[in-house]
Amino acid sequence: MKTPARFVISAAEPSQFPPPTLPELAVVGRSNVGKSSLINALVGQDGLARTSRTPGRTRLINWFEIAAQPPFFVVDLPGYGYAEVSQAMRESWRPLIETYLANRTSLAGVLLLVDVRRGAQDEELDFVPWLDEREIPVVVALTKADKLAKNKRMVEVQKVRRALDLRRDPFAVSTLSGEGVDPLWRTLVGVVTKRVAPV
Ligand SMILES: Nc1nc2c(ncn2[C@@H]2O[C@H](COP(=O)(O)OP(=O)(O)OP(=O)(O)O)[C@@H](O)[C@H]2O)c(=O)[nH]1
Ligand SMILES: [Mg+2]
Repeated sequence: MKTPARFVISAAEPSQFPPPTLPELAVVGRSNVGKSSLINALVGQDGLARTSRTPGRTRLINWFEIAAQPPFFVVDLPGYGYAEVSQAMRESWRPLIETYLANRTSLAGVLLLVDVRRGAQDEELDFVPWLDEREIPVVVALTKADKLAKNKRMVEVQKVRRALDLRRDPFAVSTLSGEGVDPLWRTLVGVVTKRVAPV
């Protein structure tokens, strides 16, 4: 499935955020979990969001305009939890991300990504209740599903569902095989355009 999409702007601080003219979906997760790759797969455009083998590639907040009907923004947030960046760099990320998530009036939902092989860790266990308190709808997807055999993957899906106390199974997706990408995209479009209840 291909959806026309274009890069809008990168921001290192709130004064650079674009005006909140469209509803938006923020993609959040540990560094290297596959956020940028999945954004490309969801819209069917390789190279839209920059990906890398090196964790910590996305250091700015990047906005993409999705020309769906109705249109919305997808926001690629810098990954958290990458140990090898400097302490100062790590400390600058959290306030940037939290400021964005807590204050962005046009935020329609969050796509939280978790590596299928790592499962939910402290950051995710903290983050889901933090979003709940602010009534920000969250959709959870397990990335790199191709790295686990199907039976093991199903066990992980249930583990993450229980750990994060989700109302439905998290999606399992792979940008290599394409598995799960279209159903996830349909759900996200529904959440962002308020056509379906959050999960
Ligand atoms: N096997 C496999 N590898 C993947 C998948 N998705 C992403 N990757 C790889 O994981 C690495 C990181 O992908 P990115 O999309 O750059 O991850 P990111 O979360 O945007 O990383 P940061 O911007 O550094 O936070 C790259 O080497 C990708 O090729 C997947 O579904 N399967
Ligand atoms: Mg990235």
